[in-house]
Amino acid sequence: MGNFNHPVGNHDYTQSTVVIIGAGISGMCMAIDLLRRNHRNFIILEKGSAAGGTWNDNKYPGCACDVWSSLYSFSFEQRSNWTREYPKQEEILAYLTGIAEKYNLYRYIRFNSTVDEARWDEDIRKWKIQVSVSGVKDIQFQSGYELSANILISAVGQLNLPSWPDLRGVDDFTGKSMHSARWDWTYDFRGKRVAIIGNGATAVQIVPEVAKTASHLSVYQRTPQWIVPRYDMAVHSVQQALLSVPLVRRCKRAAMMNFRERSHDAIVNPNSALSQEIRGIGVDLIKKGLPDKPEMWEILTPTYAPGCRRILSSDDYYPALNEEHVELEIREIQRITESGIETADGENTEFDLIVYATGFRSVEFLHPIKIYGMGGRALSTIWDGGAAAYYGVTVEDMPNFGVLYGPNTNLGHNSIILMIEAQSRYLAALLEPVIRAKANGVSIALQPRHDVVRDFNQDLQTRLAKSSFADPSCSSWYKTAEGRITNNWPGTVVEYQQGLSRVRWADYAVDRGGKGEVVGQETRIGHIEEMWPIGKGTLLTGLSVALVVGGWYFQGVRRR
Ligand code: NA7
Repeated sequence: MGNFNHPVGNHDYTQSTVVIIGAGISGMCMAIDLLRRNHRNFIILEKGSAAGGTWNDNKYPGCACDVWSSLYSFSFEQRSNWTREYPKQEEILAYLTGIAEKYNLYRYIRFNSTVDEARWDEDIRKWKIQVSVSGVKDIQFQSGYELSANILISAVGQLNLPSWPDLRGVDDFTGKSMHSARWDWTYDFRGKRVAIIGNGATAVQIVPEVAKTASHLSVYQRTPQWIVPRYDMAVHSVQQALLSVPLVRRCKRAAMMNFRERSHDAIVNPNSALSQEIRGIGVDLIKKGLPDKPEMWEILTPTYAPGCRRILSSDDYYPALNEEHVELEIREIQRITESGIETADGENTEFDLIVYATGFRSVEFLHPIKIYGMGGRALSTIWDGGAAAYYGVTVEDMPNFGVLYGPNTNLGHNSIILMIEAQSRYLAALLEPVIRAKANGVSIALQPRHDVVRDFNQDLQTRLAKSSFADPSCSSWYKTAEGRITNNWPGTVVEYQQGLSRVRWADYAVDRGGKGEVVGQETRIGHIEEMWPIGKGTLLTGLSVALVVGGWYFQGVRRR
């Protein structure tokens, strides 16, 4: 953990051993792993003015996580006092800023600092990073500067840059427009005519909230989504008290982990029994939620395999669509007009507010940062046919460069934090020799071997080609326009954690410039054991079921 007495040292303002881009979950996790190893010479550059990453960006009405709070939290910072099974944005952001405070991360973060470019300097074996400064006061010091570092780590994530649709006339609209990831809470949507473009994970959370007070709401759907019940509920104070016992808390997390890992087949294997089951559950939910609008049942039922897109969970989306003043619009949008939205049949519908719940530029990893590695090779060139990396964390020709939540590490079935922790532990171990050498005045360069990255990705793509993600009848933010799946991991979390549980030094080319330490054959890191083997698990699952049942019981008691 950070030491308050250790001064940051302003004279080192333009150099650091490690530079991390982004102060979200990944950046914070990486920083904590460095601190655990007693490395304090790092800087986190954050283009925004607050920590929390995506949970600071997405503040739209109804914003919440679709993974249980007990799993959507660091293994080393579990909480007993989550107020809901599915945490809302405010609570997650408070959790994350609490962690930033606890680990003294603020002293390492430079806010309003955007990385424009990073270039590997082969002569000195360092990264030269160009940083732009924003913020009225900050730019009075300097508007930009160059920072040199031995190691560069991207923690910008996959869902960072909002995607605005390529629709004609977006700027012509004279009413209020906003992207879901840039919600303007100064605008009062009560009593207004609202359009929401999109029906993804974000839109299904916004729609029920906006429907409560808008005078009219139109939801523009291009492609239907598989939605399953959410069963969200408050965590009763009795449960919270029980969960303050570490063993009980661990049991609950393990039971949830078991459940999520077992659901992997449902989202990845289109022919599995679980996949069929999801279809049935999804169709039932539509019929139950829209009893008054049976004409919409078919329109809302996808034809592609569940899991090809993220399976959504909601208890209130369909009931909101069932309301009189809410309309599901499936006519194609032709253009945005001055007063509203014109559909392909030429009809213009007027609105006061248009919400673009149109997602993120997910396949353009790291965009718009320009990164140049060995021989001036651009990352954008290496990733020309689609982003790819070794276990999503290291890239050929990019020495001393790490990526968190990088290519092919996204999940459809479990908590991404589990993956991020594995990545951060791995990168901390991998880059340890670079940091140690630097302390001795030696710069070493380390990058994955070309053949290792190539073979790894060939295997990965072979597996992905058979998965639900590859269903050609659906497009998604998991794949490029050409259909290459660049975002998702095909396996379970445990499989991934095991893959990153050791550094095989033979996978890397190490350039020590004739000096430095020999790193050895293999460094064992191990991985966080979240799941129990079934024998022990029976007891633990029993305990956890008791907890959940207890929770339901107390919910009932409270409702009564
Ligand atoms: P998504 O899941 O990428 O959804 C974006 C939605 O916007 C989706 O319904 C799109 O329709 C729709 N869209 C995008 N462009 C257009 C245009 N031009 N016209 C009409 N509709 C359009 O983003 P979310 O923010 O909901 O969720 C992203 C992830 O964040 C989510 O999976 C969670 O992991 C958290 P389409 O389906 O492409 O036909």
